Amino acid sequence: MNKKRRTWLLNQTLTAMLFFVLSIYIFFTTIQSWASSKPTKPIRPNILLPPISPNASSSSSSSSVRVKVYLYDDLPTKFTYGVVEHFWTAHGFADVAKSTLQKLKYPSHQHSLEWHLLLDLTRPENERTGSPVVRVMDPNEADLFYVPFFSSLSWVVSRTHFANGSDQVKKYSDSETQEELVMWLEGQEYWRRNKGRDHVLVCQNPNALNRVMDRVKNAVLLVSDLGRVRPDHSSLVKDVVVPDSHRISAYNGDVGLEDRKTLLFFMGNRFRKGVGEVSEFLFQVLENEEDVIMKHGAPSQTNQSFASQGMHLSKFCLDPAGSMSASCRLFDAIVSMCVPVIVSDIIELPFENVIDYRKIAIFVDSTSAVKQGFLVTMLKNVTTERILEYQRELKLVKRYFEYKDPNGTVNEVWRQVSQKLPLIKLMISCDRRLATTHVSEPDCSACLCSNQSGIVTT
Ligand SMILES: *[C@@H]1O[C@H](CO)[C@@H](O)[C@H](O)[C@H]1NC(C)=O
Ligand SMILES: *[C@@H]1O[C@H](CO)[C@@H](O)[C@H](O)[C@H]1NC(C)=O
Ligand SMILES: *[C@@H]1O[C@H](CO)[C@@H](O)[C@H](O)[C@H]1NC(C)=O
Ligand SMILES: *[C@@H]1O[C@H](CO)[C@@H](O)[C@H](O)[C@H]1NC(C)=O
Ligand SMILES: *[C@@H]1O[C@H](CO)[C@@H](O)[C@H](O)[C@H]1NC(C)=O
Ligand SMILES: CC(=O)N[C@H]1CO[C@H](CO)[C@@H](O)[C@@H]1O
Repeated sequence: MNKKRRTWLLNQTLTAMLFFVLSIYIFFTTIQSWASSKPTKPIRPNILLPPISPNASSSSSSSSVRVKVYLYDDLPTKFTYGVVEHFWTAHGFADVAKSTLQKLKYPSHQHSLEWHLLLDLTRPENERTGSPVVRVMDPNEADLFYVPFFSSLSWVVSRTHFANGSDQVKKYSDSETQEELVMWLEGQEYWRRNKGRDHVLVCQNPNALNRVMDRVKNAVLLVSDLGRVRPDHSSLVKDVVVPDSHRISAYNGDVGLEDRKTLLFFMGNRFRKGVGEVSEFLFQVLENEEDVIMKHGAPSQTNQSFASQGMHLSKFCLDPAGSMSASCRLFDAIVSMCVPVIVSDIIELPFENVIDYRKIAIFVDSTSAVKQGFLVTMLKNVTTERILEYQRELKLVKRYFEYKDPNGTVNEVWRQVSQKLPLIKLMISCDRRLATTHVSEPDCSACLCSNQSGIVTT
């Protein structure tokens, strides 16, 4: 069989596989939510694949069993605290950088999930009750493997210019660090075992891991902007969309409109990269409207407190997302209980399987939004009762966007990752069968199909 044909077959196989995995995933989700509402007897779909091991399906359908995660605590520190050290050195705080590794302060920035997940897994287990995952010390017991590389910070550091403009400090290279990480991973028995499918990596910054994406794409990736990752590297089925950290202080008051006199608030870059046009047009149609505050500004300290105040005192907050992911502006609005007005045509949002965004936000397509008077007329027409409904819902879901809430973002990320486990097992099983089947035309779809009669096993 020539190479072209084999590639073609492989492509066909992969397409078929993806389709099947997707349908089985949807099927499972439906079955599971149905089964969970009838607690007496778990419903097992028996027309599907036989489980990979007799116990495989029980761990996923029983919610009391926590998914076991192994943390690579022997990952060399240059991939974790070493990156933090480089950050402080580059910013001219050499003495901070020299303090003991574990005391190094992780610099706060919007992509800090990598830090919070590591903190979470290294807490004593008795402080982790209520977490959907349990840390195991023996990799043989693990369902999933967490690789604690600070991939977003690594990218940030490589873009940092040295504070004193000196070339004497060895320049940090994110690409090299990524290459070294993958070399280290590929040396790990547990990574090779399932081609990394049961591994979890954070790449929250859209540029994180960009150099090695081809070699880590099998893993569960925690991303904030699916739209900027290549479709053959990342998908909603395999990966998890996670929120950025909000930058402004949360609003801790109750629902109500007494203090919210401003109709619509926006503060941010007038010319945001990638959505420049929408942003610019929105400024033009909105900046002279009554009851509307539009401010062009960089996210500096003073601007942050200005933004906090603005969001806490407004009914609606504008998020001109365009075709990009939600900006942290959306998460700022949510924790401010300021109803987000999302101007976007396509957008992937975090945790969409637990949050119904129509209940907390207003979506407007970009063509309508830039029509003179459209937004203001529409928003003025929203009744007080409706705004209060949005606020009540915002108050319920805002913990999902709080990294510091004990049952907040971190737990939800783990819960979402745990839900991928049945799918991961399915893919691993399929991989194994492909490797051992020597029929002339491997048809992976059969391995996922409900009709078992045509299957060749070796
Ligand atoms: C299934 O679970 C039981 C009890 O937890 C255990 O004794 C048994 O060894 C497990 N079997 C497999 C194949 O993992
Ligand atoms: C710049 O900072 C680095 C690291 O802190 C230091 O080693 C170097 O001497 C500094 N250079 C100058 C010119 O101050
Ligand atoms: C205002 O809202 C009402 C119903 O809530 C709707 O019928 C009407 O079309 C809206 N007007 C505008 C200008 O959006
Ligand atoms: C934590 O959140 C989950 C879902 O988001 C919920 O089911 C659970 O009851 C919460 N636990 C606590 C202790 O609030
Ligand atoms: C199952 O597959 C066999 C062989 O491929 C085929 O003959 C049979 O009709 C199929 N059964 C169903 C119910 O699709
Ligand atoms: C409203 C406000 O405070 N805007 C400020 C944002 O920050 C820039 C500089 O970073 C100032 O020039 C603006 O006045």
